[in-house]
Amino acid sequence: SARRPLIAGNWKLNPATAPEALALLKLVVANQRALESSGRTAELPDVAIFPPFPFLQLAVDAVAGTGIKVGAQNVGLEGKGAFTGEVSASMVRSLGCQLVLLGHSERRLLYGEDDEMIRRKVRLALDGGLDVVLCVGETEAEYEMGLLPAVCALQLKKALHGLQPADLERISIAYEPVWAIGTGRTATPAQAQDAHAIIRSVIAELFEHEPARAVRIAYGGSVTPESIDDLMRMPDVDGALVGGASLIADKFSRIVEFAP
Ligand code: G2H
Repeated sequence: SARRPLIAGNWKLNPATAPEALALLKLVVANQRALESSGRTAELPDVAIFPPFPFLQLAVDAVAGTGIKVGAQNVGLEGKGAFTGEVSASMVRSLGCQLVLLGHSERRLLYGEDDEMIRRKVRLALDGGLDVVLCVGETEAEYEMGLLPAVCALQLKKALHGLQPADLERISIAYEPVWAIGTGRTATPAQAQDAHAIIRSVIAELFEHEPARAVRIAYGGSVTPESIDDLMRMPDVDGALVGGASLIADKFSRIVEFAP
């Protein structure tokens, strides 16, 4: 397709310390430099990493001069003021970050984020200068009940409510079936394709045809160097959001270098 793929690493709550983060960053950056100097730059996907907040500045500094973009895994619900412990989109932007991950199922299920909170965060992120990777996906019980289309449609409709078609240029979607996250149970390429096609049709209903054709839909859930190539052969799979494998620089690099 004409969509440039996105391979993004979601580090979650890892690694444990700043020196370990710096060591991982150095390996990720060295691998990226090797890929970029291989003369195949035109074939490379967009690459992003989402380290924990305390490591964002380290990451922005480490990736300088490469094509890697850095994003935060979350932002708070306010722009500024008496909100102890919160982090704003504009703070993250001011460090040199370009992206934020929103709506991850771990935020929804473990920290009580609902669709309305995610909608507000999407708006704040865009206003604060960050592009958004918006995660959607059904739980195992919902999947077994055939509710994948309904659940994903509702999550998208609510999170994207009030946006204009032009805003979609700054949003990528990550489809992450909850039953595939961290379980080693990757969705099959056919399952991912079906879900991505549904998501694209929902976006077409919400925003018309052109934004739906252009929007990137990445797959997330136990992606590995072994599973990436077949996933990327699916017409509506435009990339991957990688958790566990993004903490091992050589695995992440092999995923970035997926065979088209
Ligand atoms: C899904 C994914 C990245 P993992 O959460 O967001 O993690 O690849 O470990 O399943």
